[in-house]
Amino acid sequence: MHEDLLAAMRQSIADGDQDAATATANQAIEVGLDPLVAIDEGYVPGLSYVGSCFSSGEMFLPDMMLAARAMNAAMAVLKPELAKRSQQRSVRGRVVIGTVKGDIHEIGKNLVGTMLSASGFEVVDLGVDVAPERFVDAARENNADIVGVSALLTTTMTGQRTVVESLAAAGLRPGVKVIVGGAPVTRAWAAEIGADGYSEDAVGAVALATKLMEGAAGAAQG
Ligand code: B1M
Repeated sequence: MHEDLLAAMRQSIADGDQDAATATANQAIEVGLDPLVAIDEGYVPGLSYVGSCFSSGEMFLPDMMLAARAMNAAMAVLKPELAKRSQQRSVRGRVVIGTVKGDIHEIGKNLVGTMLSASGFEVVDLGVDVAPERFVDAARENNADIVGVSALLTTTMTGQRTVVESLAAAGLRPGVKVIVGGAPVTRAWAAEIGADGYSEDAVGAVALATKLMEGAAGAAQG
């Protein structure tokens, strides 16, 4: 139904065109397109396209940077819209989230954080290139229920294991749950490093966090 608009969204990211990304996001709101559909079927496929062109040598680092900037421009328009649509009022849990040390990819992590807060979680976003001790300090200071750790590189995903180990060494496990995600991350990896859960996307991360909070409530009652 909105195929032309979704195609224009994909193109805005492929072109790294910030103005077109902002304009198409505003158009989505005007025509009543669900912001999640805009993200999932418009902008994210645009980023995947840029990623595959980078792999095959047809695009270069500056192209990825422009694409990321365009994505962030679209998100700046869509984020308040996602928050507005949120039905939840009561706080469902506190989540500290960040991208592991050595890794500066933030779009997926931001999406997960946005979806969690739109779904009623209180989210403390530590940003990118986050050292394990910062995850530990923030979990303690914010009395976190869940720590979310994102990693986009095969070379940095080992940092997720370090975060799990650091939280345990600080005596915060198993009280503080750990969820992990990011393109190279798998369910098997999450199990191997002793994380409490893995999700392949932002919607799944909300379902996972909700399930973990229900489990914690059940354990507290029982
Ligand atoms: Co880079 N990059 N990048 N990059 N980049 C990838 C990841 C890559 C796959 C591209 C490729 O080669 N095809 C490749 C990684 C290869 C690998 O390790 N297997 C790569 C590389 C190699 C690099 C550099 C090393 C390039 C270089 O310098 N030579 C460099 C590393 C820098 C560093 O971090 N130290 C680099 C740099 C960059 C930019 C800075 C230019 C830019 C990031 C800008 C920014 O974020 N502000 C960038 C981008 C944009 C990408 C691609 C094109 C897009 C990533 C993205 O935002 N995807 C990416 C290719 C690709 O993924 N197709 C690529 C969209 C986003 C919505 O998806 O992040 O997967 P994603 O998040 C999803 C899920 O994974 C999940 O939910 C999200 C929403 O659905 N999820 C979670 C994510 N975190 C989660 C946490 C959870 C749960 C779910 O719980 C806590």
